[in-house]
Amino acid sequence: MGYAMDHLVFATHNQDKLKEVQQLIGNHIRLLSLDDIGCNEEIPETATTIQGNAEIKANFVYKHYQYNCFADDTGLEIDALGGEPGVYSARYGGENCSYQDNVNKVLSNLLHVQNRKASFVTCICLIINQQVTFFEGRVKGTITSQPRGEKGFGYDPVFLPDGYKKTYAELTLSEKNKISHRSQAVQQLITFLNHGK
Ligand code: ITT
Repeated sequence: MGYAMDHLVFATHNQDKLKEVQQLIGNHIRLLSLDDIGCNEEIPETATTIQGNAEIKANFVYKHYQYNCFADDTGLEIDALGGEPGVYSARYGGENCSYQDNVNKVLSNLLHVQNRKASFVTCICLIINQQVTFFEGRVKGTITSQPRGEKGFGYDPVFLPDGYKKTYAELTLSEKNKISHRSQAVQQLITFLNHGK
């Protein structure tokens, strides 16, 4: 049995993620962001794993706002940097840094580095009626030497998915959504919502 609902809370402040996931989920379920439910605070992401931070965000909303909800935590894992920025992807360039600061730090840390292999990982934590379920998506690729493309967000301009000639930022949103780390995790979430376990 699936779960019938016409809205669901997505525990994020990131409008770029919200847009991607809403497009994947379709119009029959309206996603409400943290701002939409009046949660203006930053949820402290203190876990040392991507899965742990996804759970912290979903739990926070479930406990404090009593909504069924899901959260996404995403990281870019770069082989030559020992998996960095990984769980620290959001603040890699420092507190309150911009997407550009993060990209610049990655490129400067990889200057003259030959091995440019990396993976994007998304973990989604869903909490419905106290039941906690995780979904994961992963895409392998390489880091380009220069940013390319104006679309997408975050590290998209420097991530070239394996088998593609375009970076994520050169793909349209629907092209990115066909292959991305986040879309893989969201597809599993959709299947779960439709059919249950
Ligand atoms: P939340 O409110 O959902 O926590 P956030 O932006 O802080 O939003 P994360 O903690 O998951 O999100 O941080 C991951 C960072 O990695 C994020 O700031 C982006 O810069 C980047 N990122 C996440 N998804 C991405 C994607 O699909 N493409 C490129 N960069 C992405």
